Parts: sequence; structure tokens; C-alpha cells
Amino acid sequence: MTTYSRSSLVGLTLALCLAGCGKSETPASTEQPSDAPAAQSTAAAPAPAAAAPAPAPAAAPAPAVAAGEQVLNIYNWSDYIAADTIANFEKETGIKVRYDVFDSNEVLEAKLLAGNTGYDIVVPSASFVARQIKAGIFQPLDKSKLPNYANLDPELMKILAGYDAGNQHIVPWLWGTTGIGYNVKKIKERMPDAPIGSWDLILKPEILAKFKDCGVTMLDTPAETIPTSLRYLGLPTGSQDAANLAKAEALMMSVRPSVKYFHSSQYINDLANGEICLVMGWSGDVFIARDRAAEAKNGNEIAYFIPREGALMWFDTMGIPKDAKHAENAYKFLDYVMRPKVMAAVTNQVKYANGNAASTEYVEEAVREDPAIYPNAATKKNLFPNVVNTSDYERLVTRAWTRIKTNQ
Ligand code: SPD
Repeated sequence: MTTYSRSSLVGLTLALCLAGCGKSETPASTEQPSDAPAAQSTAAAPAPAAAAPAPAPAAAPAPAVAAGEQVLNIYNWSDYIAADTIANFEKETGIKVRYDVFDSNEVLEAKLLAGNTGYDIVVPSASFVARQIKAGIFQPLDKSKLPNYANLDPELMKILAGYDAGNQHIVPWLWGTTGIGYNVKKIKERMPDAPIGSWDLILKPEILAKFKDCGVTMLDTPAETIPTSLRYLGLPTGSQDAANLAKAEALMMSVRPSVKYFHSSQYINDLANGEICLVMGWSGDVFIARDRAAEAKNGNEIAYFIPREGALMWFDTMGIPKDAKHAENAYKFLDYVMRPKVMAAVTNQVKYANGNAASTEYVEEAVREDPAIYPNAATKKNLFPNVVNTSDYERLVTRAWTRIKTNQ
């Protein structure tokens, strides 16, 4: 039995290499009864595998909620908060929240670098934060405005300090892994001895081809697919080496003919509905797909595993941009979600671990003890973090990713 504790992150060696669309949605129940949350989910259509790469996102129009008194503009990942977190915060504080969503670090970063996003809180992954801090995107946090800061997990804070020296700019939101989600029946039907538990299922072309007809998808981000491919090939994931990158690209190209589309959120509903059967995806998102299929009673049994060859472990964080117009309200929200019960309710709903040690006792046992959500010591040995790429290597990665997506 595995229980999560402060020490559960000890031993995770992070070789951090520092060398180197605004959409709105209904937030996904928490401790308090909910008022109806503001609704809307407008995930972009997935890019077919053969489609040209999406053009770089234009600078974000400022959100509709203007600067001024009791408002707060939040930009978070889709499907990444409890259904009533926002409504409860609004009710308690009288602050009106405009809540937009994205599904790509790259999209968020483009907006942040363009500036004037209009957002008061954004949620980048830690591996992207390091260069965003360097670019002067975030204001240092005034921790005197965050009385609940003491609830955070010191071990996780140590990890985050590898990206944000002294934990000056960001606080943890949720963390998870990048692994494989699949439709149990559809995979078994096509390959009774399918290599469940291994990246072979997705990264061996002759095996992947067996599932092409039932729909295979991958995350639309080289920050996941390239390090995963390197790891599968037994190559270092943080070396910034062009020759190794070429090998990872060749691997991706070898499986690409069987990939239906690259997208980082559409796969949740598609997996739940049986439109696709196999994904390289994020842990909690696959569990959301599993829960949606179960609620719909549509017969799709969805499962997730962390491949034994190793998987990415990543940390999403909250920060306040320097040009935020409602920083005081941002502090109120950050402190609100650092309340143990509020944070536990988020984890219970979206099935991602959080960085709030005091919340653990309120996390449902089934969630806390699921090693795919709170990995145990054995699993953690196989997890590795994203490194912070150098600009030169990042350019090579972007070009390789374009070739992979366009099949050229
Ligand atoms: N539905 C929310 C998924 C959040 C995933 N964050 C991923 C970061 C990967 N580096």
C-alpha cells in the first residue's frame, strides 16, 4: 500500500539542465456546494497527423474582464480544476473570475512572451518557467500575502527550486506523468498479448500499426514526445545533443503513419467515447476519460499505465505575471487554493497529485493510494523530469517537430 507523504518525493533525482487561444471552460466537486459555474469548453479541433503545423498563435487579445476592482483573470490548463472551485471563491470573496483554458505550454509561452496577456494568474509547467523567469515574465511572490504557503510540500518545493531558484516566483498546482492510456477491450481484441506496461505498445511501429484502425493519438508537444522517445531509445533525455534528437525524430517518423492526430486535450472525450483506442497522454486526463466512459455506461473500459522504460514526471505551477492588473486578487486566489480541503477537492476530481502536503488527509483513499496518481517508490525510480532546453536545442526540436507533424 502506498500512501503519499512529504517523503514520497524524496529520492527523485532531478537532473535539471538549466544550460540551457484563450478558451474558456466549465471548471471540472469540492468541499462546498456549488453555484452553477460559468460554462463553456471550446477545445480546438485536433490537428490530423498529416496537417500542416498550426501557425504560431497571435498575441492574445486581453480578456473581456478589465482592470479594476473585484475581478481576476485566470489562464489554466483545460480540465484542471474542480467544478466549483471558482464559484466558491467568487462567492466567498465577491471577486468575479474570468477563467480561460489552454492545452499547450507552447501556446501559453507565446502569449506570455508577447506580453499584455491580461491574465493575473497563469499555469506553466516548471520546465518552461525557468526561461520565462529569465525573460522577466513573473513578479516575485510576496509570501506574506500567502498565509497558507506553509501547507506546501517541502520536498516538492525543493524540486521546484531547481527551476525557480529560492521558490521566488511560482507555487505548485498539480503534477503528473506522461504515459499510455488505452481502451482495454479494443487493444486485447487486436493483440491479445499486447505489451501492456511498455512503450513498445506505441513506439514499435509494427505493434502500433495493429491499432491504427481503432485510433491512435499523441500529445501535440515535442516537450513530451521527444524526451519520451529518447528515453525509450535508451538515450539521455537532457543532453541537448542533435544526433540523439535525430534518432528520436526517426523513431517518431517510424510510428507516425499509424497516428490519427496530435492534440493535447481532444483525446479525453475521444477515448471516453471509443473514437480512439490508444494515446500517449497525461495521467489525470486518461483517468478523466475513464470516469466519463464509466458515467456514460458506454462499455469503454479505459486504463492508464506508466511504462516500465520510464516516463516523464512534470509539475504545473501558478505564477503572477509582472503586468497583472489584479495582483492582490491573484494572491487571494493563490492562498484560497492552498487551503487543504480546496486543493484536495481539485485532486479528487481531476486525478492529479498536488503539491499541498496538508491536503493529503482529505484526498480520497482510492486516489491517494493509486500509484499511477501518487507514484510509489518503485515507480518513481522510473520517472524523469523535463530539462530546460538551451535556445539552440529548442530551435532544433521545434523544426524536428514540424517535420514529424507534417510527415516531411
Ligand atoms: N488537463 C490538464 C493537463 C495538464 C497537463 N500539464 C502537462 C504539462 C506537461 N509537461
